[in-house]
Amino acid sequence: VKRLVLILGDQLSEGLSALREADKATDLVVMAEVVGEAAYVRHHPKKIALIFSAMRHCAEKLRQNGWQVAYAKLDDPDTSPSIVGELLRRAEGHGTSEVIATRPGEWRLIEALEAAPLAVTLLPDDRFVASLEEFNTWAEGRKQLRMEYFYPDMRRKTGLMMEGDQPAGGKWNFDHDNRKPASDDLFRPEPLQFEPDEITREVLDLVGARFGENFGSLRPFWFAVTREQALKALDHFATHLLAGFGDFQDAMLQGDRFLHHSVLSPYLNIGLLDPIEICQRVEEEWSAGRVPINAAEGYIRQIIGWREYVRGIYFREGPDYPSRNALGHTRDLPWMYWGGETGMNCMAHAVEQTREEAYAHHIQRLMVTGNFALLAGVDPHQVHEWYLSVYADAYEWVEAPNTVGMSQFADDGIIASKPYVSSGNYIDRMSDYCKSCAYSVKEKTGDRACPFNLLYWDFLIRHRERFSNNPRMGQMYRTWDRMDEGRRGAVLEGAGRILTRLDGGDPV
Ligand code: FAD
Ligand code: DLZ
Ligand code: SF4
Repeated sequence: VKRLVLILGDQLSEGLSALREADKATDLVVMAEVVGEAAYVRHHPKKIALIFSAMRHCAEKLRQNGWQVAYAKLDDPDTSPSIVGELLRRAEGHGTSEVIATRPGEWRLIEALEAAPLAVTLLPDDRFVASLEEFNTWAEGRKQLRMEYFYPDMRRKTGLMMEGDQPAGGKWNFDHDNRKPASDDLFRPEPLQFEPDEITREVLDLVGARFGENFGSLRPFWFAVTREQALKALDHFATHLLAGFGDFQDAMLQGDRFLHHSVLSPYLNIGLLDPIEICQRVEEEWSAGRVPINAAEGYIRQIIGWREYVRGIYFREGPDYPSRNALGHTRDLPWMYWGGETGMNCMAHAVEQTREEAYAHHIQRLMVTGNFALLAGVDPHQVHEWYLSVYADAYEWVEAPNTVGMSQFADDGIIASKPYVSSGNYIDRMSDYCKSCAYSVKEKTGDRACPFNLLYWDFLIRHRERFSNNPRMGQMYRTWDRMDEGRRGAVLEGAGRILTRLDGGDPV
């Protein structure tokens, strides 16, 4: 063996840069289920099962295509506890110290590979529209980095939904049409589900035995675990659900966990799908007149806009990014995030579906669980670890900027120009949660007042010095100042009561 070719659990793409560089005749592919990766946070069992099953299927396919693969299963007695340990073991066994790898999506692993006593060549991960160099060039010298300014460059680069140099429909963004609440629709299709095959069943037994105590239901398990299945899931989404994606992108319903969302991120982030192929499929539906422009544009923007932008920020900002805490928040993550008792119906639903599906859609993550943690002043690092562990699509390069930056404002406004905070009104407008809640969204003070209503003001007042000069927030401070004093006192007192309950570990 001349060189080892490392393929990580989220690098399962046929066209991976490390594979392109390698030689089937002389190089050995190394893949490993290691406890270090499976346990650096307590991942949801469905996430671990997805990764292990997809890794095993990928290894099988590589062998069929003529690669030599050294695959270590978690329960093989010789498997090392870490990726680097596994590389060292294979290096020794095969008499080589040369390793080719595609750059991991996490600083932790990049640093471990760079420090390993092996000759490691890290190749760029080019499964993205923008290279990190391109992103840095775009970002250089700008006072503010905003996704809106980055996104048109990605449209031009890919040619997606372009008419010459101009965006199709004359605007880059059709979000104006995308803020509709949804109503129950018994005929709305669900994301495509897959029956576990023998490989997946073996993985499920392993994960159940080893990680069954982690937060989250392992079964039923229906994720796609091969590229072929992921392509079917994409086709199903594009054909049946995409048309409503724009209109109902921000909607939440207690009886419908997926609405018009694609649930493709778990597959995309491990490499079973390619971002451009997804967007081209979406564009095709729009070109054929089968889906409206706001659906196709809105969807494509999430992938070539937001996804690329947050990756650029993660790598530009460096390894300390997930530890930032610009607002100095220190409260422990409330127990309700792990399924503890709560009267808040929106939180209970978001957490319950997270437990069962390892999935919640964007607005649940941002405006329910994220919003609550931010208003309550929870330590952003604990919030970050929660999101990183409970979602099947969570890898630090994409999770940390969304959580630490977009949702918790802990990066001091690099990603978001103002904190994503709202009172219960927003949730009431976009969902049907409030009508079956122990709290009343209409009440602004008193024991039954929606906790979002109380904590919203408490947050703004706590951080008045920082935010009152923000042009997009001044109005809120003026509203507060116009409230009569008795009412202001009652709001802050109510918020204090809730925070005291959280600190005492009592249900809210
Ligand atoms: P859809 O609604 O169908 O969107 C389509 C695709 O667009 C997604 O599959 C995803 O690839 C991409 N996308 C949409 N929004 C974003 C975004 N903000 N950043 C990056 N890509 C985006 N996404 C992850 O992939 N991994 C994470 O760990 C993750 N953590 C998040 C944490 C918080 C606090 C928040 C607010 C958002 C997070 N997101 C994360 C972004 C977003 O919520 C998910 O990408 C989305 O919910 C995935 O479900 P879907 O495939 O059904 O998405
Ligand atoms: C998330 C994950 C898990 C749970 N297990 C493994 C594993 O056993 N082996 C592996 O190669 N990769 C795993 N991964 C994905 C890695 O953690 C991921 O490559 C890094 O977090 C970088 O994104
Ligand atoms: Fe959530 Fe408040 Fe509505 Fe209850 S009333 S569901 S806590 S927003």
